[in-house]
Amino acid sequence: MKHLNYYFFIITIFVFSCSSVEETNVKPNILFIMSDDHAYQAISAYDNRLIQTPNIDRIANEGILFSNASVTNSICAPSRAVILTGKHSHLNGKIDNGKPFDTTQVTFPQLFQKAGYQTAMFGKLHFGNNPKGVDDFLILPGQGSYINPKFIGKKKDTIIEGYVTDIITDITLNWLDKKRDKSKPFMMMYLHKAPHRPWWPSPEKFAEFYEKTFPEPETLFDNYKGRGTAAKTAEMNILTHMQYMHDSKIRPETLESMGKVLPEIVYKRGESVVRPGPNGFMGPFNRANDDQKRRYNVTLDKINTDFKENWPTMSDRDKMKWKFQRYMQDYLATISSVDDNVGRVLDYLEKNQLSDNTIVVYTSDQGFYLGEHGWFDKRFIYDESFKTPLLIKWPNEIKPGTTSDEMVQNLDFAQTFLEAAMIDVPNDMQGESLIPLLKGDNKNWNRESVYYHYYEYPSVHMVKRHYGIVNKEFKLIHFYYDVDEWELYDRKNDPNEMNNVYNDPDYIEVVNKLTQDLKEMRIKYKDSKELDKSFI
Ligand code: SGN
Ligand code: CA
Repeated sequence: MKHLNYYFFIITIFVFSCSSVEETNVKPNILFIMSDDHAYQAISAYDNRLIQTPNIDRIANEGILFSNASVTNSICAPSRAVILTGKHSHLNGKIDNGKPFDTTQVTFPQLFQKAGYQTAMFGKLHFGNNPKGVDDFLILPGQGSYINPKFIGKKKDTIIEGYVTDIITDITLNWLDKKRDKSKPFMMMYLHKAPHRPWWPSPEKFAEFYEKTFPEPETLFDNYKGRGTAAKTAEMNILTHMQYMHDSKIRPETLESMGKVLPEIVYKRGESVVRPGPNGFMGPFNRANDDQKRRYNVTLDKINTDFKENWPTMSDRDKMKWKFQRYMQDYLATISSVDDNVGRVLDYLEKNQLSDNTIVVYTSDQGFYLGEHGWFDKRFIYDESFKTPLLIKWPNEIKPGTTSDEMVQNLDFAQTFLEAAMIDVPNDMQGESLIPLLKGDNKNWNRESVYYHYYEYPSVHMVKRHYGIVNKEFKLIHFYYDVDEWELYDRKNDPNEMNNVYNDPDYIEVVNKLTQDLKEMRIKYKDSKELDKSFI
């Protein structure tokens, strides 16, 4: 009998330890890192001409890099709604930044929470003040502030002194360290505000990056000749639409002291170059305390002196070059902080033995123009804004150093995470799980093309509404709202997308096939409403 008891005891211990090993090993943690407007051209794993991002690159080195990842609608809040719901904009209803998000619909964090995960969200969500499905959150109201930002919390709102990228990371690390329930797997959304406009760096990075000069893209002086009306009328040209104060950090006193020397640039939608932003001169700077202002002023003095001395004698070409450098210095400086902070989080996972069982994803809510076609901002289906960075590591599942050029989208994230966590996927989600690609099982992936639809027009930057279909070789676009224009780009032979070949007889077969595919795709994704003004 004694022996029997002993064996029973041993068996019980064995069964118990197996199931607890299973619990912790089988259900992976998810760490979803997303930055706002982070162009893939500004991640050295994609392109090392502009900046080195050793920490973000670690994710690619230890996992997979997707070179053809894209969004379904290249704008902030709609992209986030697609990610949360796994549905295209026309079905989740968040077609533009202005429309409210319907919070009665199911989002993937809710499914994780229900399945026993501990869930959290820190940083920029962009909409709402009470995200569902997260046990803990501190989110920026709307776009949030770079300096001394306010956060909306579950219990109370709070203002935290410091630089936003560091603060979001501090909150994230504090949660992992002090609030994590070690008996549960976690699903954490760590969401940076940077590098969103007006690209406001920390004082140290501001000083460091001001000393640097960056290579110009081939198409900085694009005159939009081979494109249609939409490219010609968009208001996102660095020379003509970037604002001196808000973007280039020129003080109003400097502008005033230069009198009429400045060309007056007035946005069609009413933004004037000499009009202070909603927070007066340079919104983020106005939030700074005296010590922060003193540190910023060291670099601001240099910028303003240079501008005052050199701007009046510059040609338009030189002005474009000058503004491009100012833009890159600040944009990339904010990314350098993101990279440092991603490194802090990856280090934490490693030091706490969490790395092996955590899926780490790095992405952006869309791509961004870094001077390509003379532009900043996003919205277009053209590559720099349509594509988004996507790097994923999952030790023991993804082979380190893998790359994939498959046509994957932000639409696929929810299903991927749910499948990885072995949670049932709702039937009405419209993406596909990326798990086969992560595990190198490419035969079980057969998507050839993806669908895109952008709506926010007329609005800031004036990018016309359009939809389209993209595969590895071609991109067919229809601008349908106040024009009726089609464009076709040969992605392999014209990677900069300079020549619309829609009317070129050599491409007639491609046009016919893609037009048909696009029609079928609109039906498949249930985006079959009339494309006219009543649609919105
Ligand atoms: C602000 C920016 C725009 C930007 C939109 C949307 N202007 O309006 O440049 O396109 O946000 O960005 S700013 O003067 O306020 O900086 S999004 O990422 O939220 O979609
Ligand atoms: Ca964005």
